Amino acid sequence: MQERLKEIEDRFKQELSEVSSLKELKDLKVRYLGKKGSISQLARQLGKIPPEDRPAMGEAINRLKRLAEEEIKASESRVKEIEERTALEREALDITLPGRPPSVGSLHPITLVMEEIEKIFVSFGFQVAEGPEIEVDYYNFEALNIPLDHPARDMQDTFYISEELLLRTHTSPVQMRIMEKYTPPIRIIAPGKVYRCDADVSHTPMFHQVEGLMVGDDVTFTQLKGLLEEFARRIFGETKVRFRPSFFPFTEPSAEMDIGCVICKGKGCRVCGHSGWLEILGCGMVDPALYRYAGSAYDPEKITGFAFGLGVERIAMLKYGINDIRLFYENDLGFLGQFAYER
Ligand code: 2NL
Repeated sequence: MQERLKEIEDRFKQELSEVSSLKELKDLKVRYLGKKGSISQLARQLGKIPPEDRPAMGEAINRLKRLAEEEIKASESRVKEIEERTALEREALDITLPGRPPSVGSLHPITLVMEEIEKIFVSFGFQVAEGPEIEVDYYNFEALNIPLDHPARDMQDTFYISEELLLRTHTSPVQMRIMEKYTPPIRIIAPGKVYRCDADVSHTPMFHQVEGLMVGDDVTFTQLKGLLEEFARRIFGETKVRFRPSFFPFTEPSAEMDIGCVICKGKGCRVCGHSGWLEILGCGMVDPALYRYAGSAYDPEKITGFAFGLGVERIAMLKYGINDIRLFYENDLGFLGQFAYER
């Protein structure tokens, strides 16, 4: 029996040193100290040995039992540590792996050009005004001196929502609303979406316009020319400009401004129709007839004003060398991604 005890003790120490998880430790405890465990079984055999040997043997078994209990208890923290370390190793992340770069996208070329135009006029002291895209006939046509029989009012050209409501065909109504609300002097631009019933290489049913309006004492055509010439140079770089007489229902006199062709530098090409010039905007002195709609603060005997309007898509096409306006609205990421994110 003495030998058996020694054997159990050695085997216990060996097995305990190999334990590497709390589960194994618990199983080990059951195998040695449980009801049917080796130490308990040994204690039950005490009756089979001579009575005079029993006290010493009982003492030895109890000592082994306490030793086993203490050593198991002492191993717990060691085994816990092993378990934590292996769990950490298993769940480890390779933080040296480079991340996937997030796709930040880019601004739409029309947004870029629109913001560039806004910045230039803001630097000239203009304020940015906005208004509804769904308009009433009064602000879109009537108050702008556009006669009832004008082709722009035709169903063929304008998206009507009802007898009275329509999608604005220019941003001029924004400026009429501002004149109605504020007294002169005013200096505003109205950028935004406009709608016309039209679709081909140079027309989309929705496009963007920036219009400008300055009204006050002694506002002159000369100021208008100087302002627009400086605008053209800031957008296109050093360039010649020229003004040609034109006609709009809301300005008198009216003019169109050309710049030297950005494609052929004035030599003549398909884009400029071999003239060497590109039309980039329309402008003029506000027709005094409009002030009747603006309110009593706008006395045509006392104040004057100028206005202008330009198509943003056209400017963007000339600036970036794009030959089909529809490219702006096909949402081809290869096309859209070419325009740098810059503000
Ligand atoms: C063009 C020409 C123009 C205006 C727009 C305007 C607005 C008010 C009063 C007078 Cl409220 N005029 N706008 C004036 C001249 C030309 O646009 O070719 N746009 C693309």
